[in-house]
Amino acid sequence: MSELSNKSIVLASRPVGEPTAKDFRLETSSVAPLKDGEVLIKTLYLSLDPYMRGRMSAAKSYADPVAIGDVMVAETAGIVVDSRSDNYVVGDYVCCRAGWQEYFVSHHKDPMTYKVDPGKVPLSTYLGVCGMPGRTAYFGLIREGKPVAGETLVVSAASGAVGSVVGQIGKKLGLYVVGIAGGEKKCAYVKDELGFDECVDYKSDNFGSALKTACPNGIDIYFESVGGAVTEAVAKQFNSGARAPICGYIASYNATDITKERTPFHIFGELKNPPEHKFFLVFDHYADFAEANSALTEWVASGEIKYQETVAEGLEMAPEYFSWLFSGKNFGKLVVKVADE
Ligand code: NAP
Ligand code: FER
Repeated sequence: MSELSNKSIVLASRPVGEPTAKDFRLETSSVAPLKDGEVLIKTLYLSLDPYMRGRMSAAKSYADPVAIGDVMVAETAGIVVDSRSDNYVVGDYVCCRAGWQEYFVSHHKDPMTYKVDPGKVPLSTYLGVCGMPGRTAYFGLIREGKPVAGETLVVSAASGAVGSVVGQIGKKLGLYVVGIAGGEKKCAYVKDELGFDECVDYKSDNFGSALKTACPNGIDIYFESVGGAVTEAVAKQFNSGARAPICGYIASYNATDITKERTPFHIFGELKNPPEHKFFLVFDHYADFAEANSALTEWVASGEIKYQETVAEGLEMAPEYFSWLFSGKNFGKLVVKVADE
């Protein structure tokens, strides 16, 4: 294969508050010829996820920050276009951690590169409902939330990649499920299409009382994804013995100093009778990923679990699309279509 040109988006500076265009830079490089054991993957879909905001900051967390000048991290779904490995042939579809770029050279021993089958479910869903966010919902609800049929489950960011799956699994497990989402359109989708029992608009003036009305028996499980005012309202309605798995708190991710934010840990910790709460990572359940993958793909293929995607076009615009996660302009899983399938 002749040398290919590769466009990538690198982190140019560490954002203060909301990331802006100047924090990123588009670069063009050429792809070096493959060595033995290497596989060249063309990115078709790029996943944009809230955790990437953390990786733009210098603070070390469960993962290292992206270095200034390095390609922004991301999971991608793509196609093998060249291979010097017996494990992959041209035309194989894979998920890998290519980052925000058009081409990625993987090694056949990289555990983060694995084959997927777009004949079972659409390729892009391996980044959403059948991928990392779906697995987060699966383990976060089942293992961390410890649901019991008949209990009340409240799900924040309910129309999104993780929340939409949490609520639908909750219904399968016999829970009474109340979503929280921004705006009438998202709430109607959550209730009418996804089958939650209720969905409350946190942007409406009467949010606190509407949440109370929607949860006549109090709250047994709160799946936390947002923090802020939403969490303050939820915290008033916990039953004794409640669980609140903390998946994330996106309302704080763009703070100029996240260490000064009032987080769900503060809010729950102040309660007289706090719910059992801890932060969990989907990766904590890595050993059981195959279980979640097969359940999720089966449910999506059979139509038992529904999903919504916002497919934005063009790698160059990824920084702008990323901001949608924080304004709620995405509706369901946000992916960037980088090239035609
Ligand atoms: P998503 O829900 O698809 O998109 C983010 C949504 O968050 C937005 O659409 C918006 O929905 C809502 N939002 C943004 N700012 C908000 C604010 N200030 N207050 C209330 N809602 C706000 O994203 P996702 O990929 O499913 O991720 C959801 C959460 O799960 C994030 O906190 C993420 O960090 C976390 N997560 C954790 C793990 C883990 O292993 N712990 C793994 C994956 C994801 P509205 O329009 O409804 O406001
Ligand atoms: C992972 C663990 C956690 C991962 C993403 C997350 C891409 C997201 C965490 C968050 O949003 O806080 O292995 O893989």
